[in-house]
Amino acid sequence: MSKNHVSILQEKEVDVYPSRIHAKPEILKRQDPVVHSEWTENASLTKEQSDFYDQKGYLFLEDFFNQEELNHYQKEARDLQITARESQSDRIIREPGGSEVRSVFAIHESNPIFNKLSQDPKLLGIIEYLLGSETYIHQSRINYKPGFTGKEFYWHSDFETWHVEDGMPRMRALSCSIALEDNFHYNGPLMVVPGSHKEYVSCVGKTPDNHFKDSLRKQEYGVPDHENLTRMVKEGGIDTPVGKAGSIVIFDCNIMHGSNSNITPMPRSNIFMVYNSVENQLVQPYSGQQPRPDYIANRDAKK
Ligand code: 6CS
Ligand code: FE
Repeated sequence: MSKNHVSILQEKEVDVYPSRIHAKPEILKRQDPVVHSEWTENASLTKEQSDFYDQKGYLFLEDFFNQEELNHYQKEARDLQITARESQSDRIIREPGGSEVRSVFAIHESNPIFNKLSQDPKLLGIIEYLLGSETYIHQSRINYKPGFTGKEFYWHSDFETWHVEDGMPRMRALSCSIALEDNFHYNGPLMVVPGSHKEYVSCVGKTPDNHFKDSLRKQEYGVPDHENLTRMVKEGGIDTPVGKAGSIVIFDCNIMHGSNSNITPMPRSNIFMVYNSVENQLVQPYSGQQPRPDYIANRDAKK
């Protein structure tokens, strides 16, 4: 570690989740709760749902959005995809080795309908319960996963990247994935390793500068080693929560997850909203490197 790196680290809180620093992967115990509220009868989840999320690290809710809401989001997503094809904006990420649109970032900022969706009261009720405070959007995007050519997302913990590259201090964030199309086991749905959110894989390899330019197409740093991934899957198995368009998956920031490519004709587009607790605001990235752009990691909790 360079001297500069050490002094930057000393200026802020101790790094309880170091990663991409050591030569060998290490397993660290989670230091934060998964459900940040006490359950009561008034909670926005049942006791069973809350316990399921706590133990498995995710929750699948079928028919969360109705057909009318869904029609709006689907139309908006299609329009955005058409505009994105012709656009040169940095917020648009293309498939690795191709020009199909893979993701469009910061949709809650650029689009009023998705902005409203991000503040949906029934969604926020659940999220504020799980995170135990008010929240703000750390990252939002649509992933298109087009038919025939949609490429995979390799296994990773989101938190590992958000900690190292964005300076998210603690595990008090989650993702909500909203299915815009029917998800099947065969069109590259989200795969999660239940229980993996309780341990942190400290990964190897120093982050290259401007890593996001490659990682959002194909992530190669901040990914778990084969040995630990094998063990985690042996212990927890792999779940693929799939269902109709309008269903949602809420998953903890540290759960190990990924998805396969999509060679079927059926696209699998979905909206991702990442919520972070207002009590967990970003500090300087723990890598000591430049923060990523605002459209990938929002540094202003008031936005
Ligand atoms: O970079 C991010 O913020 C998200 N994207 C990828 C490919 N990995 C980490 C995280 O989920
Ligand atoms: Fe992810």
